[in-house]
Amino acid sequence: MSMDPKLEEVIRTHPCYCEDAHRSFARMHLPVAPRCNIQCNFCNRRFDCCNESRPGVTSEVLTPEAAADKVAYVKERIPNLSVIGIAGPGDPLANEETFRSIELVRKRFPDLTLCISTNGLALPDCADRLYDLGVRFVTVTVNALTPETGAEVYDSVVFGGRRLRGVEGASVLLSRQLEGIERCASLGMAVKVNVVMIPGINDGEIPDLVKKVKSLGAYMANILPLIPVEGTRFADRRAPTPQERREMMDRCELDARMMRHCRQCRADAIGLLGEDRSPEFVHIGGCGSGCGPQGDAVGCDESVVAVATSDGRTVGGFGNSTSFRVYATDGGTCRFLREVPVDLTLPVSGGSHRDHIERIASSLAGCGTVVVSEIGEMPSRVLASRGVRVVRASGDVDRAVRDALRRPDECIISDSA
Ligand code: CLF
Ligand code: SF4
Repeated sequence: MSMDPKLEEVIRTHPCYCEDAHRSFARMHLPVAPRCNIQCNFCNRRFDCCNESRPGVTSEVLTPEAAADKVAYVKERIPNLSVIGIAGPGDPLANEETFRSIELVRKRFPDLTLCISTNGLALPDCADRLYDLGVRFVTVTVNALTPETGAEVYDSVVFGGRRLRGVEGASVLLSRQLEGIERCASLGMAVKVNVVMIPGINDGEIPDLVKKVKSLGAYMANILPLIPVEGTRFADRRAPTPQERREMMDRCELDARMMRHCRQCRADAIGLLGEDRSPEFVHIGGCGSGCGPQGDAVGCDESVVAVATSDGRTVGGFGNSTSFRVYATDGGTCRFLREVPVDLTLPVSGGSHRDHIERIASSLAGCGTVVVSEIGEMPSRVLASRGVRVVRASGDVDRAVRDALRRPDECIISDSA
């Protein structure tokens, strides 16, 4: 299916898809999606998603209801607001809250355009659902055209209950990204492909990558510079120079429409591109996640570790501990962030057992690693599907936290299980 002519009209009011529109129309990002299903080597998830943001701690994570209330508040004060985007701080499609937020916003503000940015892993499963919810703008960040290059860009990909690394993970991600782009384009959605340019790693294949996504129906491409972020594997890599990036865009422009006015916005950006007004609106609508103003642990970062315990000192089992203690650690030091109590009086068997486990998993939003002395197969699967590593340990809680980053995952589950 080709693009709906009505969509061409809407594009004229989308600040990212239309360069002329970015000076007169504003966008608002809803930070409702803290979890991610992959780990990029340039991303520290305590910061905003590098696909669609500049580094900086996101101010808050909102519940869908709080996000919709905040839209009402912002819309009154920024009348040229035209687009509601969901771009993190994790991957929108790895968070059910994304879909609920879209539903609420569409119902209350049918005149606003809905926009999503994703790494694409879950896109083949979600494209039709997004379309049915009224989303017509989808950005997919694709940073490699070959699994070999992907293996250098991505640390891991969680798919089918397994954490896949290296070429295996990258190849699953790539094929899902391409399938998702093709499906969205065939539905008549305007697909933009973002590429993070990483000199020495993926710059050699960017022109072919752009050609490929264009052949699948992508509307435009956007080449962003790598932002080296502290604490990531790419912290010491260099960003492309402005001239290198410009030359790359000039080269790719022969094959596809290029976006040249991207501002690499935060996951909670509000306002015109390049004129972020989000600080004016922090905490409007309320923070549904319980995160503090500095946004501790709002992402899904492996270094944010939750340890199951009943006495606060020794590591306990996942399903029978009375609380989780949450820490930030770099492997040497660890800082206590919060305690998450577990209500063991709720039913824990039969059909409701899964609900109980899902509730615990939700209460650990933002934690990328969970340390337990024991865990069943179903809870392992629930955590793996949320992109959370499970590490098995016993004894002292503090020592287990410090060791957590060095220990192997326990969340590898066979597909047939
Ligand atoms: Fe947001 Fe992205 Fe939609 Fe725009 S941002 S979800 S397409 S409404 Fe725009 Fe920001 Fe660049 Fe993204 S300037 S980072 S391209
Ligand atoms: Fe980070 Fe996930 Fe975004 Fe990659 S896709 S930059 S790991 S939040």
